[in-house]
Amino acid sequence: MLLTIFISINHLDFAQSPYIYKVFEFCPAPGQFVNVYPKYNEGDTYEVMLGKVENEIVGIKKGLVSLGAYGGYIVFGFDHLVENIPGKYDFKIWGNAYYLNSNPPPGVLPYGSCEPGIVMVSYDANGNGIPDDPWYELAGSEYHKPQTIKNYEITYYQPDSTKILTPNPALPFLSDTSYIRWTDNQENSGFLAKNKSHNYSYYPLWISEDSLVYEGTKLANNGQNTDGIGHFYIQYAYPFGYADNHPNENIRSNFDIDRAVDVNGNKVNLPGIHFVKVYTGVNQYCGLWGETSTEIVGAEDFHIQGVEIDVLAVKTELFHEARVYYSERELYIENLEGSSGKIYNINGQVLDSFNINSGKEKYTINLISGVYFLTIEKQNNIQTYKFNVY
Ligand SMILES: [Ca+2]
Ligand SMILES: [Ca+2]
Ligand SMILES: [Ca+2]
Ligand SMILES: [Ca+2]
Repeated sequence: MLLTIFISINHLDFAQSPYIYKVFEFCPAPGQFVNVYPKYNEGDTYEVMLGKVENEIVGIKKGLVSLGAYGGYIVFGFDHLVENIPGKYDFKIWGNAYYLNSNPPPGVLPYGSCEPGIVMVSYDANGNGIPDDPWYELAGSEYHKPQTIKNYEITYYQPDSTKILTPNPALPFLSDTSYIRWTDNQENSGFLAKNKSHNYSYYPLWISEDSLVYEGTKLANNGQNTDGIGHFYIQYAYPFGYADNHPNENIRSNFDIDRAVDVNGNKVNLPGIHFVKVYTGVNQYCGLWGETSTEIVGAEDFHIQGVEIDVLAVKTELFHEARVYYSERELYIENLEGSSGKIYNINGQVLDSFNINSGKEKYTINLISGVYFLTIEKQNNIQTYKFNVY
């Protein structure tokens, strides 16, 4: 009997998820997207907001949370050890960065919306499933630069409701240039300005404290005002090692646990990690774009075997027992003995073809980043899968 079943995405239940399993902390600094991503409703407690964050980024939901200005952070975890494989990237953090110059000439960095977040990792040393163990920064490309400030600390002050607005005719896109005052431990102070197009509270509304303190490593500003009046900024992507700094499909949004360092900058050898902390790494204002804030969309462990790839159409019961996974250059094909496979690129060119002889096959494939299709033919029936290579 022939069956016709259409399944757009079919992810199997694994004992271990390659994606974020749990969010432990969400402490954004003030910012124009705070109280929006995720949405705050009156009366929401911290626990309610944490639940909303989990709804956005746990698993493969690919929602969006914003960490606000410098220092705002999130702590999330996996349900297993993300292994540190020598010489390989170990996980990816998805953000919403994009380029405006996708193919820059040699020597020119890509730029666009690049809002670098510092990434820290932790191994569950006491095995209690809670991130109460030592944290290590993953040293990104700027870690050893003299412009990078270690042990930076900033305090933001909640504006009171009677605050008088201070617009500036030279900056017509702002409703208040002195909206949220900040001071830091480098003898600087300033304000988060309020943008006319984001006319709601930038201060996390579930917080009762009058001030918020954040600390960490601070990167030099990466923004450049291109029109002199602040209408249009570009942000140069740092070479590697930061979240929300390169587009998700780019290899430079991948992370290698081998980059972990202790507070003195010494390399730490970790077998793997369970927890990740990300915080906004620049204290930067970009005119009409507002303050720079790191966004998080999700995260993925590269080494867990078996993310079932998208089944575009299952046409017959011949394929009901089939399981096809993709995991970092390896294609796992189960219960399809006696069939043949072909891999196509997005232009329909056949890149590889092979026979599937046993019920459990593994093929190593070497593909550049992109979207690919796999077709499997069995007894003149074809099943098509789609997968992404990062
Ligand atoms: Ca590694
Ligand atoms: Ca622990
Ligand atoms: Ca942002
Ligand atoms: Ca962003």
